[in-house]
Amino acid sequence: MKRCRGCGVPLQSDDPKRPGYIPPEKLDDPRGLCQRCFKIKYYGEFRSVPVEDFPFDEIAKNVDLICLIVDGVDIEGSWVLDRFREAKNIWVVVNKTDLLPFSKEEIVKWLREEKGWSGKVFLTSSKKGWGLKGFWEELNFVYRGKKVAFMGVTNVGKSSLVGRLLGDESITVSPWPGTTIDVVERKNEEGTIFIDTPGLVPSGRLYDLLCPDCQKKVIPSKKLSGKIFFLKSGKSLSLGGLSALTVLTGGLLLKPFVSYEVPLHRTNQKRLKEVIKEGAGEWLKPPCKGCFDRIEEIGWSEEVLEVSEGLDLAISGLGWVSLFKGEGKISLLLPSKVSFNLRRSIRG
Ligand SMILES: Nc1nc2c(ncn2[C@@H]2O[C@H](COP(=O)(O)OP(=O)(O)OP(=O)(O)O)[C@@H](O)[C@H]2O)c(=O)[nH]1
Ligand SMILES: [Mg+2]
Ligand SMILES: [Zn+2]
Ligand SMILES: [Zn+2]
Repeated sequence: MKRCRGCGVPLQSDDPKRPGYIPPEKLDDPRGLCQRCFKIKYYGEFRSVPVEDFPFDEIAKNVDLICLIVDGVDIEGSWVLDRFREAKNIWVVVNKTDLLPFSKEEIVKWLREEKGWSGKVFLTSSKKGWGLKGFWEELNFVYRGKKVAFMGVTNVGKSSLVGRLLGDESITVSPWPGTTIDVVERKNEEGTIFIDTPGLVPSGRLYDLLCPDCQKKVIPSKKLSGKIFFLKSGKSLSLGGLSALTVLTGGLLLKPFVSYEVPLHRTNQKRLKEVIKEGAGEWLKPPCKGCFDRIEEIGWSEEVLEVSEGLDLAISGLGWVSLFKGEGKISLLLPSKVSFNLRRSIRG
């Protein structure tokens, strides 16, 4: 069976509507890309394909090493170690470090102390090439000739990493979650087998509720640098029209770290719901109108939290808000089922 070199899907020339379609005259094209990958790669057009029944556990059991790729911007949301209890060996790779305002030491210390991870950690940016040399040398030394799988949730950069490490540009990468849909395997000169896999779909990640255009805006693509806000009680800050934080008691100096394409808007607690209702999808984007309607259908949740300085409020699939000074009670408005976490700040 021939597979697409980009996304792993078995190729077929029978039905253009089904995944893996390749026009018959292209079957022998050395690029070996399915039509979907071709469109992603050359036209930036994305089509989502559900990945069902992918044998994650079987692969996890059968490889010598799992590199669990974690998104530095959303560590909690992409921390799926539990999923791989039967793995022989796991290395944690925190990717997208180019987007983070933390040092390597701060991240490793935080993973040790807060996540209790005592195993190997690598910090990489497959975009900038940071941390790849050391990772590659150790991988190739310890696991030479063995099978290594790159696993994790969607959109963390698994395919980008494999492509960068092997200098292989045929593996499809895209800004949208759900690009790789089956096994993509490569063997290097030393006989080491690299297996890129589809991403697990995380639960509760905000950008998974959005359309491809909104996803492009919400998924950070530039280094996150927060702007400071002071909010006293009765004041709200909305993060686009996607989420908002209201100080109920006390006062807080805070710094939101979200994509630069998510506008931050201050308002009064009393006006907040009105602002979101009237603004979201109009002058307060993302979300677009369609995504806002979808969120309205799903519903919103409101959580009251006691917070204090030194904590980050991390919202999966959106970013985090660092609480710099002060303490108080806040209310957090989010689309229902989106996960959030109060964590000790990575900055320490
Ligand atoms: N800023 C930044 N972006 C990255 C980095 N690595 C990957 N990306 C971007 O993240 C997006 C997803 O990359 P992929 O390699 O397709 O991610 P994946 O984990 O294979 O995703 P799925 O196949 O959907 O599971 C693309 O837009 C990449 O350019 C990185 O180190 N830094
Ligand atoms: Mg991929
Ligand atoms: Zn493909
Ligand atoms: Zn949208």
